[in-house]
Amino acid sequence: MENYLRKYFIMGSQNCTRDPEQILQEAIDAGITAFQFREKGEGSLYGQAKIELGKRLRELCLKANIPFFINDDVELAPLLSVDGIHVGQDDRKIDEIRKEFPDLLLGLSVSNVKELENSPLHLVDYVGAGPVYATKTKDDAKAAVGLEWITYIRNNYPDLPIVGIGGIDTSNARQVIEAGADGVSVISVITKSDNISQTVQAL
Ligand code: TZP
Ligand code: MG
Repeated sequence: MENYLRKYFIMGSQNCTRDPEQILQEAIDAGITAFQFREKGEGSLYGQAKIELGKRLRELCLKANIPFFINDDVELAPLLSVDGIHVGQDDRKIDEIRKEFPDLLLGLSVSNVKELENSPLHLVDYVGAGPVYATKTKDDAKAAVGLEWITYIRNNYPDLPIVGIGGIDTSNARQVIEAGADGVSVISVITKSDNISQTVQAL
């Protein structure tokens, strides 16, 4: 059981309609167990602005002792002194990243059996499995794979840490855990919440 996966918050400024630092701080205060900086897609920041926001968010996690992950952008890992890196199937290859960063946590997205079987799972610390439910947050999200995908991975890889992703909210998080996930990763249910404290507690 990997406890840092239990309530794994993912966010970039493009997900926010108010100050990202404020949202992250409220989520931290409410009990998230990990954070991923995912500055990506329409309206996201680039270059120096991205780095500066990353540093501010990183600082909040450092103070609260919450693992900070960077999404995709492996080059930013040293600059932000990250605890971990999360990549998808089309990003830098896991074996390369593992060689360059032997001590960081590494997460990999897997959406189907082929991806799972072709991945060097012995080099990753967890897999992100989904989208479990339909999501509007990611433009190019694959079709929802359902709780069955979580159950499949759990049954076939009993020791592999799994975090569910995609369309997870306070009404369905429990089912994702019951299906075999160590935790849930969420974007919009937190960034759009009117009461982050209540939302995080209910996840
Ligand atoms: N990868 C698969 S679904 C997804 C990502 C990044 C978006 C999840 O966002 P939400 O708002 O929690 O559905
Ligand atoms: Mg990616």
